[in-house]
Amino acid sequence: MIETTARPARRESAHFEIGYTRYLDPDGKLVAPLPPGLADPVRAIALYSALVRARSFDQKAVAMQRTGRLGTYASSLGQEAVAVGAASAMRPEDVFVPSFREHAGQLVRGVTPRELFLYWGGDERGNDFSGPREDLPNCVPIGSHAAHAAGVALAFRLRREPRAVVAIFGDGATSKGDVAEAFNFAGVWKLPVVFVISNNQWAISVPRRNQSAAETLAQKAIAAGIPGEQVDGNDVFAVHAAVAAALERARAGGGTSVIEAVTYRLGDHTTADDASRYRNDAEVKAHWQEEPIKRLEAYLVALGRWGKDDQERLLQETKAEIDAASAAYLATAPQALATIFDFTYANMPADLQRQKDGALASAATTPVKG
Ligand SMILES: Cc1ncc(C[n+]2csc(CCOP(=O)(O)OP(=O)(O)O)c2C)c(N)n1
Ligand SMILES: [Mg+2]
Repeated sequence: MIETTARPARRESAHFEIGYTRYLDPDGKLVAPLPPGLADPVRAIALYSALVRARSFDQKAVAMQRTGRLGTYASSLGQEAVAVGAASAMRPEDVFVPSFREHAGQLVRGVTPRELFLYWGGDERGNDFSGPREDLPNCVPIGSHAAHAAGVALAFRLRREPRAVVAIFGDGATSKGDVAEAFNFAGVWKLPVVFVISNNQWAISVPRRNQSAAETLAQKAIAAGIPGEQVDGNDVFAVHAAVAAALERARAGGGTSVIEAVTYRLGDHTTADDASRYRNDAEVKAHWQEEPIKRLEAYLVALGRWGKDDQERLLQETKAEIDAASAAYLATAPQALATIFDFTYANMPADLQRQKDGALASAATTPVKG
């Protein structure tokens, strides 16, 4: 018998590491020098104003839902910096592909608060953005828009247009096949798309630890041959810088990126949810110490660029804008009933025509509640 202690020859086939970037800590102190552009206080004030505007919109929208004037609503409380950081890094001609919790970014892109109210009030005209005409509408099916984003990026490639796509979806969405397929396809074809995972630690009541056994969600990119990294999602500078760099790479033909923005959902999943049934107050309270607005305000105050008067003025202006938008939404007449039927087919099938006739006849005899 031959005895041997030799092992089969083994070498490392692949190696990866996932970085984590933060510039601004929860106390508002810089822990790394800011990239050029972001060091300009005027820029920081613009980002701060966008965060505050988004939070004001969320507050108003929740209040409107609670008083029966809006449908079920998904607040972005606590994670505003993800969408603001990403959208503010884009060029106007790029395309933003949001899920349903990205209004902070949609507002930066030029979607109006009135349009957002319309959408959440159940009126599809709210998805017909007057500003960013080619941004995709809100996407409620989890993760399906990741594939749409890859498709838009493929179109840019085929048309040789120097544009790029930013798609945002949640931690829960990364468990969907759609997202894995989108990563894979975009990786193979080096498509100009930046996938931002807004990891708010929860998918309704499913905590991050039950979502995936992977140490990070960013590393899901590695299997698709795409660089993946984590950033502090409550640091608007970190999100902005990472997305800006990824967009630059995408435009230069360098392909796709995945950025996992680590944040926390401070509110309920939607107004139809009660998160106190599945997570404890102490956890939420601890995360309030890390939220994105307080730290940026502390930074600006320490710079000597922000004071009580500035804050007062910003809050007043924002409130006036949001209140006016909600009034305009409430004053918008509903669309004609026939429009439910009119836009799916070029030639309406007979059964749909029958439904339409029936609906119109019944509406003519039933008073509609205004
Ligand atoms: C395809 C699909 N399955 C299930 C749902 C129901 N649903 C709505 S939100 C949600 C959780 C999403 O979690 P995550 O991706 O982390 O996004 P978040 O809500 O935290 O922003 C689920 C399962 C859905 N909208 N679409
Ligand atoms: Mg989530």
